[in-house]
Amino acid sequence: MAALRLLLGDQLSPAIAALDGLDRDADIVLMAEVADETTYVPHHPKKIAFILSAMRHFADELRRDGVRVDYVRLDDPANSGSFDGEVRRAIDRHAPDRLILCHPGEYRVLEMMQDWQENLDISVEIRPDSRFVASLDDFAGWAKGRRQWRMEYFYREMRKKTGLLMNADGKPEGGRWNFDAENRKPLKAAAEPLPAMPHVEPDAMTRAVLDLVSSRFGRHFGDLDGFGYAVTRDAAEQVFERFIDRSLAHFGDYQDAMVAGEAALFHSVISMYLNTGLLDPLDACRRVERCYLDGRAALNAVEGFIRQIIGWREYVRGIYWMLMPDYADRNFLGANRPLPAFYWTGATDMACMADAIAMTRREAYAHHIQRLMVTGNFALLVGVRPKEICDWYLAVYADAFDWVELPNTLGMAMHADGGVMGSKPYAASGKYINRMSGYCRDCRYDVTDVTGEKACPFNALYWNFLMENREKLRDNARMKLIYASLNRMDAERRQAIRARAEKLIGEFTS
Ligand code: FAD
Ligand code: DLZ
Ligand code: SF4
Repeated sequence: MAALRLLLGDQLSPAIAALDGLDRDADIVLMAEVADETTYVPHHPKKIAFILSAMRHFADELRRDGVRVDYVRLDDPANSGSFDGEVRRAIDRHAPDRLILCHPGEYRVLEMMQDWQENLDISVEIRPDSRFVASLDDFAGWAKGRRQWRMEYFYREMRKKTGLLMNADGKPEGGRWNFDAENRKPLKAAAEPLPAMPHVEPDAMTRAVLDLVSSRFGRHFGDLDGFGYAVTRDAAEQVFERFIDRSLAHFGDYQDAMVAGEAALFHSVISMYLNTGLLDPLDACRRVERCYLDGRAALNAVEGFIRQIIGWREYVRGIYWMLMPDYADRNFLGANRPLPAFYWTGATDMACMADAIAMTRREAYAHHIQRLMVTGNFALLVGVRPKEICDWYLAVYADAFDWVELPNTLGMAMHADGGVMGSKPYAASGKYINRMSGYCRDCRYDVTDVTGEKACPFNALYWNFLMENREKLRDNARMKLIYASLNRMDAERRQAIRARAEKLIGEFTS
């Protein structure tokens, strides 16, 4: 009874469900580097290098543990270029009597797996992905019968389920579930040097992958130089330990801050490791909770970190699998403009946008507020077609897989799901960016002006966004105040704003 067990590039955990019950003598683990996965969007070269090198290292780890791994390299002349082709070739090679899979991170791949269930001659088992606190059934059970889904209420259930930051009497530690209001300090001038992006020196195996990626994907958006991602669990653990030692204490206070030229600030930079299986999310939360219990970090920092993982991360996954495949086509605001070309070149005079795009190009990483309130906010205000901006995020970030990227971009940033991810659009003028960063000081544009030649583009675009989407948004209870101020604006001013916004949109999308 030999089983073929497929492991995908984001399933690199020894505890992955596809390996449960593995028979070391009989079973084969299949891992395949395939062209389709490297090009279905033009992934950042650092993302491709990270995934391929982490796959090769994991295959080695399994082999050292006595597992029979059939590993197909990208440059193998016989490589068919797709998961489908490689599974079929492996079945021919090994004649297994069953195929064992773990539920994937993308609907597209799930459809492929379901097709195997129907059309392959051997039995095909798709096992739930056990690396999450909430199973897909748990989430569906929570969502069923609720008029409105909100992350905050789901998060409380996850706190109760895990016991994280819960007192013996069933109450949340500190008497509150959420300390978000204490996590919004700007960081205009740093008193001490800020933490650099983590850097792990590439070993020989990674250097070989870097050569391969450079020769095949050198033309994709993104720098390969300076590659420093962890590609093993041990190295990812070290990155996480470094975050706990140096950054966690400030994580809460400065979670929403932005500083020009600084990619990491006090963020953990571990999303790519959590999403590929190199780090375990619940274990990370327990270690962070321990820092609070030992008095090494304040509650607002620790709660904030844990909320991102057992709250937001779990919530977006639940939303994705509840609402796919229709979710990907949603466009509540009817946005239909093209993505400005400078998302791919960084050639813009807007200091905040240029910095966020430059960081993304350099690191395949940008922290949450840059993604949401700079590049995401700008796409929202311009009215970019959701599919185009979603494909950009999916391509350029090392942590991007459809299950997590799509709800964050289409839902949270673009409000294209009509309010599933957020009760109102995260639309903001330049004032917000000025409050949370020092970008505006060094920008060619004037953040205090709305309609002049040098006025900050975010300002006119913001008011124009409200005007363009009035029918859809004015009844939203959380937008009433802002529509009241728009209504007080005289017609001449509104006209001037419209004219400025139209000119800007014309320039940005031509
Ligand atoms: P930290 O700030 O240190 O947070 C700790 C962890 O919390 C992260 O590693 C991540 O696993 C989790 N987390 C935080 N916020 C979210 C969130 N909103 N959704 C899911 N998990 C969260 N995250 C991805 O992992 N992949 C994506 O493709 C992705 N695309 C995004 C697109 C947009 C438009 C926006 C606004 C956010 C997106 N995020 C995505 C969420 C978030 O920006 C990243 O998880 C975070 O920036 C990763 O950096 P970090 O590890 O330093 O996070
Ligand atoms: C993102 C990615 C890339 C670039 N390359 C591969 C690959 O060659 N082989 C592989 O197994 N996985 C890769 N991945 C990750 C997959 O795209 C991911 O596993 C699926 O989209 C499901 O989430
Ligand atoms: Fe960005 Fe406007 Fe500030 Fe320039 S002035 S950095 S465009 S918010």
